[in-house]
Amino acid sequence: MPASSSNDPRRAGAPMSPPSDPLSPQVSLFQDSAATPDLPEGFAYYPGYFDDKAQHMLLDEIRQIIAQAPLFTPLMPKTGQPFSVRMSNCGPLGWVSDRAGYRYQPQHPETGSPWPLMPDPLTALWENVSGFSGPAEACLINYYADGTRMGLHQDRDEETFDAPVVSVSLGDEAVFRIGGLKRKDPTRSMRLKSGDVLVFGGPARLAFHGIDRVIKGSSALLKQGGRLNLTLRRVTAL
Ligand code: MD3
Ligand code: FE
Repeated sequence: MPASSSNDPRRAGAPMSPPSDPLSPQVSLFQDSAATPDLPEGFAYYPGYFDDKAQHMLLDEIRQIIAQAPLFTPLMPKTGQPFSVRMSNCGPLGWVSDRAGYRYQPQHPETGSPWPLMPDPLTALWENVSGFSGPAEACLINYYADGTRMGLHQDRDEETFDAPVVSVSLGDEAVFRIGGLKRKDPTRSMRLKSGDVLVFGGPARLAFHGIDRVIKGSSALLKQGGRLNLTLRRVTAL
């Protein structure tokens, strides 16, 4: 597959910097790129965007957020079956799910308090990699204890898909799976490490994706183990 194939993250619309800059997106995403299918365009990967010091600083901000807005267990709409991933949010809006459905709302579903403010490192990240003119409105915080998975899904609860979703991984490595715009499209997987950032814009914004598994003991960042994923989102149209 040529270096300029359709999954080239340089097409993502994120600001570019020289290839030697550690904060520029990487071109080769997958070890098995010769044998695996193309992905929708608009996908960018910044391995190690946050170094060890920056990860600890960001983690400290997330700990303070979770102290104010405790992790809750979302329920599947209609069935009420619990998710295995626990969640919280920061920013003006947060994603919640219960028997009534999926939605964004300004308050924590259990405490009724407004979500904590978006911390500065996440505001800066959005400005640096989203390529979008307005601020992120929601940061969904997912916590994966050992053994937790997230099935293949699309993110389409937002009112607009004009802005990308920006994801940050912290803690144990995860096997991330991404496919196409249809559930049955071929998928490929990649390891997400602590400090990695992914940007899903353009057609990739509606790609199916999920987490197959978390690799226990693969990072020392979280003392209790497991993995945190932060996703920065625009919910309303600008
Ligand atoms: C591709 N989170 O919060 S992050 C989610 O690791 C979610 O917690 C996973 O899927 C996690 O909805 C995957 C990567 C990710 C996040 C959002 C996306 C990929 C995406 C939205 C659109 C396309
Ligand atoms: Fe998702």
